[in-house]
Amino acid sequence: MTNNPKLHIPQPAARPGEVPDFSYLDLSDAGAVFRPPTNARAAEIENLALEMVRVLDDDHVAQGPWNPDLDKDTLLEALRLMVLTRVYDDRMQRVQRQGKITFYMQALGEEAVSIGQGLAFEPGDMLFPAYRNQGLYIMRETGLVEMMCQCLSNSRDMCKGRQMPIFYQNKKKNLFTISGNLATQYPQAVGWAMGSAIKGEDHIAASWVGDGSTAEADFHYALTFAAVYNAPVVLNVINNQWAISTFQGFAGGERRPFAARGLGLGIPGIRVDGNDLLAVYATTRWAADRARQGGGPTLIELVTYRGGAHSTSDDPTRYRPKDEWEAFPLGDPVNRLKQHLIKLGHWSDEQQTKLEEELRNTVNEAWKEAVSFGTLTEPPFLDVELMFEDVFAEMPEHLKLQRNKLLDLRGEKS
Ligand SMILES: Cc1ncc(C[n+]2csc(CCOP(=O)(O)OP(=O)(O)O)c2C)c(N)n1
Ligand SMILES: [Mg+2]
Repeated sequence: MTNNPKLHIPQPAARPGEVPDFSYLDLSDAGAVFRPPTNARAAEIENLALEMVRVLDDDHVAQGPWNPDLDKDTLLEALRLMVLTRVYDDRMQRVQRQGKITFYMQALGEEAVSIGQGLAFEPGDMLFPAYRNQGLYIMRETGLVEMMCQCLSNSRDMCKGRQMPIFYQNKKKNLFTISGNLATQYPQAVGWAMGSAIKGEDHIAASWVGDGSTAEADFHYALTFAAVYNAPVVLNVINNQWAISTFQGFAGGERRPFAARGLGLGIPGIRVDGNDLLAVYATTRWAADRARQGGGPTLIELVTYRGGAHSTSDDPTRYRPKDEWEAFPLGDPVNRLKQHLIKLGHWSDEQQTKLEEELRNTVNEAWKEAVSFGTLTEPPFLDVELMFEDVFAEMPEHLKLQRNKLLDLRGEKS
């Protein structure tokens, strides 16, 4: 089939043992892309979907009209949150390897997406994250202990044992539950945004999917609804080059950028350097302002790289070169923000080492507290009776029978 003269079968640029090759990735220079006003007509700004908005240049200096001029404290807070996300991920990956949780997914290399975008929204904006957006839960102060207890499915699990590890939720902070069913959160976000507009509220919605998930029908339904009703929503595609073992070309990334998926519907697209916190913040803020002003949806493609395995059930050495991440031309988002802060005279390598150490301690303390609420093997355990609650307002007869059977087994009277 690979030799068929008519069909094009996408092939990744490099396989294990080969030299990484990112020549397919079109880059723009930092500062080179124009920044239109937020009320610009979609038809006039189509180039934003095809070029790449970048602010930090190769010398870590901020360039051009998209420079958001964030103050020192905000930049330092962004760095802290990105490092915290990385340290949390590292710890959770290791506890999975030790058999203490059943499953985990890292956001290694993608930290600027959640932190840069999260900073651009208001607390009342409703976010529908994907499974590599743990940074959004961290930055909206879900609490490390709460997040760890969810992964442990222990007695303090916010999902009461009903979700896989990492499918957090935080209703109070307007963070929807993460779903394993790819792209379902897109239509939900559009619907929520329409609801907000119907109620006359100022809040907007945002959602995230991966490059591979853009091939899901839900992605396209959501875009159509968002365009037709001009929903106040920011829709994001995290293009980390891979969908498990499938490279982004299989979802159509070779033809046109994912940011251009909405152009046919009249939805403006922005393709952005997803490892440049300043560019991520600036483009997201632009789209959020536009949506809040009644300008409707924007589709943002964040170009980044999945630095780790897809999940703890995956071995990427089977399908991509080991050193591909090191060769990725957009670098490491944490290092780039760190270097930028050093360049500004606000930071140093010593302070970075100290910060990493402090945050490792914070995460270690949180883990100690989390396991005190139970682990897979150590009590306290969740009460199994919980599985019968919260689903139906009035429990149906067949569930009552099952619950009574359980209580009988435990020697308790129903
Ligand atoms: C509807 C649906 N189809 C397939 C899967 C299996 N699956 C889980 S993750 C994944 C890859 C998704 O890749 P991408 O959208 O690029 O996100 P990334 O993991 O790279 O962040 C697939 C196919 C699923 N969970 N849901
Ligand atoms: Mg992907």
